Amino acid sequence: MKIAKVLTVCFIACFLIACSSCKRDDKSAGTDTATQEESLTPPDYSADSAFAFVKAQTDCGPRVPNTPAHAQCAAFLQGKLAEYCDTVIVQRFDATAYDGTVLKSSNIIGSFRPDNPKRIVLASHWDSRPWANADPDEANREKPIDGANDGASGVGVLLELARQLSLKAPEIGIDIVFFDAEDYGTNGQDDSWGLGAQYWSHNPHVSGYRAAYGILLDMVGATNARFRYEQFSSMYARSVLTKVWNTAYRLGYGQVFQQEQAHAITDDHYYVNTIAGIPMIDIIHQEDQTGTGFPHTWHTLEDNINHIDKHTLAIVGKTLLSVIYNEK
Ligand code: AHN
Ligand code: ZN
Repeated sequence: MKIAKVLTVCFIACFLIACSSCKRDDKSAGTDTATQEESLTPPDYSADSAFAFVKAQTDCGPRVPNTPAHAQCAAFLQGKLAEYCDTVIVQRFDATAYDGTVLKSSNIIGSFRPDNPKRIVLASHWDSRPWANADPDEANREKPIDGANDGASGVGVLLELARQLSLKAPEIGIDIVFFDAEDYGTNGQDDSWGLGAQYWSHNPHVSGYRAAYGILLDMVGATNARFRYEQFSSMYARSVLTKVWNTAYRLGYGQVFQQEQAHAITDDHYYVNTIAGIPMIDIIHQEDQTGTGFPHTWHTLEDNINHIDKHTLAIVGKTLLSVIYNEK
């Protein structure tokens, strides 16, 4: 009887040891895919607040350079960053568009811990496109767009992120850059896009500015959004892509941040990579089925607040905040 008991205890003990060493082996198998890492607890981040920040921008009207709505929104963004960040800089410049129009432009930059040499830069464009040239109705194609997804969504995500950072400071320095004059471009002339990013990359808001890496947001507010590896991001900043997509996976957002390759987009990050030399990724919603390569509302009058999903905004915001709070 006694021997049987001892044997049983031994057997159970051996079983438990074997099991726990199995688990350890699994973990140390060490590929860089996200599948075998521990899960993360999402940080505080309000989807409703992010949504309200998107709506505040579209309520100004289309943010087309040289219009009152553009000036009104600039004042709003500057005020919000001043409320949440340690410092705010507005960088005013004239950008000449592909058609010769001089765009009175402003890049708006809010910083946390401006003296910390270890920094990351988060960006989005805040202007909206002057023409709904992809609208199915030809009568709409010369009208300006609200740019709720294309412009306001990334800015809204970053404003709520700034609000959270004001409540719980990051260890590293953070610069939030709202680029102007991104969306005045024309097909077939790649450098007609991203005029604000081109200006900032040649003339950063602080001389000798360096950041370890950057993350650009573009069209991060649609229902059923999905983000794949944009090609220039893979070329210039692969390790940043891996870090961000793995973080999203560990938060349970693997359906939104898909570990698959997508197309190259000449977006603001292209100039930050090639002119400023800062490795920057683009979290951008690409679609293969629409014909434009982007969501069905892209550069149409349908790119309005009715097509913004606060859950998508929060998924992106929580992923970025987790990345930030994990940096030392
Ligand atoms: C090109 O179509 C070359 N770039 C598009 C960048 C963009 C426009 N992102 C949002 N709107
Ligand atoms: Zn656009």
